[in-house]
Amino acid sequence: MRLRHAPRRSLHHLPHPAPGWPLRPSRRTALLAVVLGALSCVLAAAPGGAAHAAAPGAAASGAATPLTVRIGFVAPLSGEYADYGHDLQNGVQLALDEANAQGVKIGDQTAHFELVSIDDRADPRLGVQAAARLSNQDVAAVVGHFNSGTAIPASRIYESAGIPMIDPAATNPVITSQGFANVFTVISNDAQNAGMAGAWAVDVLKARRIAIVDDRSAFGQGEADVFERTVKAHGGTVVAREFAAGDSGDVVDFGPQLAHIKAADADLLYFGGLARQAAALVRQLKARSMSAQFVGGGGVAIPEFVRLAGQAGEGALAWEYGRPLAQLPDGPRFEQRFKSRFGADVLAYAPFGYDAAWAAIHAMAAAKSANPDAWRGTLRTLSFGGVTGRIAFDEQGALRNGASTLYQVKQGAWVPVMTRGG
Ligand code: ABU
Repeated sequence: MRLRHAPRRSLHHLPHPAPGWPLRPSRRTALLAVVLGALSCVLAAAPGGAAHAAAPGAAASGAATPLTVRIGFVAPLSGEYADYGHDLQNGVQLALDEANAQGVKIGDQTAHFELVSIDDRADPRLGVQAAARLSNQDVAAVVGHFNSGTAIPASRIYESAGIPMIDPAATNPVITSQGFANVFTVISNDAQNAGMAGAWAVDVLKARRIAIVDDRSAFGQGEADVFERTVKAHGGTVVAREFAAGDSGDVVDFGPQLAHIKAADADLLYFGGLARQAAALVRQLKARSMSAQFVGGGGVAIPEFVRLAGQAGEGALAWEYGRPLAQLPDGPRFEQRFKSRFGADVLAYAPFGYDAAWAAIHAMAAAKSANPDAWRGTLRTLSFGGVTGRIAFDEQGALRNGASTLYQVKQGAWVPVMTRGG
């Protein structure tokens, strides 16, 4: 499925110089004085370093000066995982649009929220660079990153910069187990999601000979490790543990791994990785006439899996984070608003992006400040009804009471089978 995307601001796109630029020294001095004067007004008006005043003339009329609050966002917006990134970005943008339309107050000022997006292409080095850039761009909060492999190293940078990072998609439990004061997740993690998958495979599906393949990413390997530990803890048998990583965008050849799994006579195959490689694996599984039940982890139950897997995907299972949108009180309305704003259906984690952005907005409004030093602590005690369910954090910053849902491909579409937790 291809998504249509809203136009994005480029951080590299700067306004053209005004006529007469560069200025002569005398005009430069005059302009500098104006800028410094304006800056002193801005600094006097802004309650914290993460926001600035806007709307000239408001002070003269006696109204409180509106406050521009910049929210950083980082995800892959190009490359293999770009669809997940655009979906998330749209969820965040919808939250900011709605908060702006509602006239959310921070103290006595009406806030105007602006999105500052950076594409990290799912590359940990670019993720770290993005975090460093945002740390120097007076953002009040960051929603991101999508990949656990970028989120983990980036979280260290936000922590030292004192900028709250609220992650809507990356699910390796390390993200919130590092003891950081600034790091939060609004999505259940893989200790839960892959743990439920492992327990269910042994206790409910009664799989006897379990094989595991992962993509060697921080996410895929992490969920496969949890799955394996849980299977063993529940008395199950792992007959093969394999991995295969490809260059970004390539379809991986799982031939050698599937040969081992076939020889081991596995009756269930769990995959740690995202939808494209999951679809390639299931096609190659069926092409070898293997009957092992395919079970994916998070990020697999999206339409692209069905499109790429074709008939081989029929009957595939996958554990996803949260509850089906259709079963949530505001889920169907969220889907309508999203489609009307962006002309696209929700792909995967947009509702979590929306809730992550609202977590920051609610916390700033409650603290009456956009200064992270003032509002960070408010996140710890925050509790509100999000689109995805109740948003509240445990002492490590992880979502409390997250849910997981098992989906199955039936007649070419993912349908929910059951939900656990939450
Ligand atoms: N949790 C699915 C998104 C990918 C990741 O965590 O890396």
